[in-house]
Amino acid sequence: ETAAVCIGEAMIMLAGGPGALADVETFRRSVGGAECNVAGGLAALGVPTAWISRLGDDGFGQHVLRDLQQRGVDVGGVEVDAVLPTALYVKESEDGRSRMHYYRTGSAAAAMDPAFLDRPAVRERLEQARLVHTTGITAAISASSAEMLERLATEPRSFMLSVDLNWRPMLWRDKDPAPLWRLLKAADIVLIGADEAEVFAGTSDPDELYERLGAKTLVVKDDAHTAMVLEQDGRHEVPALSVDVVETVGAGDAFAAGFLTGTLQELPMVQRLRLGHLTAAAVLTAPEDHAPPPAPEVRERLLNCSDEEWA
Ligand code: KDG
Repeated sequence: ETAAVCIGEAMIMLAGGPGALADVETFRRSVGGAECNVAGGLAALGVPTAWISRLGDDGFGQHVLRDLQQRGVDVGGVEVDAVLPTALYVKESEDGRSRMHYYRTGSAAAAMDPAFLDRPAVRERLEQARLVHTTGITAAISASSAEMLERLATEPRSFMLSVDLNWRPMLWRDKDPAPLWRLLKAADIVLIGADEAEVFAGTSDPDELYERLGAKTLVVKDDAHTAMVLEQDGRHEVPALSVDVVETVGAGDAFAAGFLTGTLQELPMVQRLRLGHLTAAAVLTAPEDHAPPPAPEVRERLLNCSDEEWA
C-alpha cells in the first residue's frame, strides 16, 4: 500500500562546527534532502509513504537507504546508479547561523529524467498514491529532472500533486525559473514561505500569491509567526508555536509532512495547519534536518485544544 510518494534528491549532510568551514576538522553525518525529509515525516505520522529517487552505488547511498528504511519509508522505487555518486551537502555553522554548501552536480539523482517515471517500481507506486509531493529543488537540480516533473504534472493523474517552493537561489543561478512556475501552477497544493515568496515572486502577500499561482490550495508560512491556507472558498490562519530554535533547516519539510498528513486524513483545515506547526516545532528544536514528531498523545491534545490554549 502506498498513500504518499515523495520524489526528489536525498543528500548525506555533514554538519561541521561551530566555526568556519576552513577550520572544521570533524563532521557529523546525517541524511538531508527536502523530499526525503518529508517522506520520513509522513511515515513517522503513520502515512504509508514511498520515497522515489536515485542514489549512487556507494556507502552514502547505502546509509540513506538504511536510514529511510529504519524510519519506515518504502524505498523499493529507488534506483541505484552504478557510476554517478550520491550527493553531499555540508552545513557550516558560524555565529549561530547555518550555511549550506552543495556537492551535488552530476549526482545520481540529478540524472532522473522523464523515462524514470516508466520504471515499473515507480509507476506502480504512483498509481497507488493519493498524494505525490515534490519541491522546487528537484526542478532545479538538472534539466532532465525538471522535465520529469513537467511530465508528472501534465500527464493525467489520480493523485493530488503537492509542491513546496523551496527556493534555492544557489541552484537557480543562470537558470530560467519558468519550469518551476509551470510546476507550481499545475499543483493541487502549494506550500511557500513568505520570505522565499518575496524573492521568488516579488511578493509575500497571500492573496496576490494565490492569484498568481492559481493553486487550488496554497499554504503561506510566515516562519515563526503564522501559517495561512488559502482556498477558493476561504482562508484559515494558525499561529506558530513558540519554541527555542536550535536550527531551522528542515522545519518547512516537517511542516509539509504534518499538513499533508492532515490533508490525507481529511482533518479540518485548522487542524492540518496545527499538525504542520507541531511537526515543524520538533525539527526547529533539533540540529538535524528531520526529527521524530511529538508523541501521539501530545499531538492529539494540541490538535483538539482551544485557540487560547494553542497560542
Ligand atoms: O528543506 C531542507 C533541505 O533544504 C535540506 O535538507 C537540504 O534538500 C536540501 C536542499 O537542497 O537544500
